[in-house]
Amino acid sequence: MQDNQESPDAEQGDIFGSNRVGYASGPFIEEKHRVTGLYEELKTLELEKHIADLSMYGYTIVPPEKIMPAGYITELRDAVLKVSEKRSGVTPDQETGKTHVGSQHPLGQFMRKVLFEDPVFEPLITHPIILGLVSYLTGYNTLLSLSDAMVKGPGGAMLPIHNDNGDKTTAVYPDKPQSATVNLLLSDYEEGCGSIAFLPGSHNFRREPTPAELQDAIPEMAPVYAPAGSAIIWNSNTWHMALPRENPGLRVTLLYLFCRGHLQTQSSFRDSVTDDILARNPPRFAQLMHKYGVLPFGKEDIDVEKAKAGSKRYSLFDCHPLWKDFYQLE
Ligand SMILES: O=C(O)CCC(=O)C(=O)O
Ligand SMILES: [Fe+2]
Repeated sequence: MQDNQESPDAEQGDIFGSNRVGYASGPFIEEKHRVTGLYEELKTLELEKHIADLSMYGYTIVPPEKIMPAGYITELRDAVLKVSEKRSGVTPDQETGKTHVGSQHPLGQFMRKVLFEDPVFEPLITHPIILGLVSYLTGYNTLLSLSDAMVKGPGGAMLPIHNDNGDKTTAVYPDKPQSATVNLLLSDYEEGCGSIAFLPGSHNFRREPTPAELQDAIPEMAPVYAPAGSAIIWNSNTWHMALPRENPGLRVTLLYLFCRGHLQTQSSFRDSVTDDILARNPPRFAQLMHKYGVLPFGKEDIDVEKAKAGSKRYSLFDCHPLWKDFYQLE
């Protein structure tokens, strides 16, 4: 399904929406798209349980068999390890993890903006399930804010309890999540692996943990144990932490953050995405890169054509061919 609806303000000469029928406010159009377009597709993908998890726990774990073919998990892990070697000059030791022992950084070797380092990462940006659940959390006009990778070895620091909202000064966050986070596991998460752990239901607090909670809530945190290829998706308000790794070997993870379309992204993708990359990906890829963002203004007012291209709505199934094969969409 491709409804190709345009969101408010996209009509040429109708920046303020004055030509719309009286009830068609911006939120009306957004909600209508959610219930008639997005929700139907989420149901086709059998994601009801994951929507319930996001509502109740603030996070959900989608198993590998629902996410990707086994061979692709290996390709992604190899690609992350190649980036690791390129950026550090050291060949990662997957067996013992001795190349990554005792990292001072609580995420291990933390690599920013890996998306354009290998084309193998590109299909994930329009993955129907990942993008579907992210859009459920942060709206159709969500933007890719981070595309990072982590390689964590034995020892090292604990990652303290935090949320990923990024707002350190507002007392109470808005009721809708402003961002959504995804961790795609490229190694098995099991006891001793240095896994992520969540406080179920903490998305409802909509605030930073207090200094006392940083310590006292630790026993309440629920670790995630799940096989390589699983995707953990969460409302960025959900409190989480990561334990130090005790086992030998390496924990390998891709990390994505998506923010609502009115926010500033943490990495800039529109500056570095090339025309070739845009041409080989579906149209929503360019929207997620913020290619049609009309801000910041110079001396010119809003570029209506750009806004129009940016507000076209595409189906989740208008995705990378890899997923069309995997979900037998054609
Ligand atoms: O290292 C981890 O498991 C946690 C990463 C994290 O905090 C995040 O992806 O937001
Ligand atoms: Fe985090």
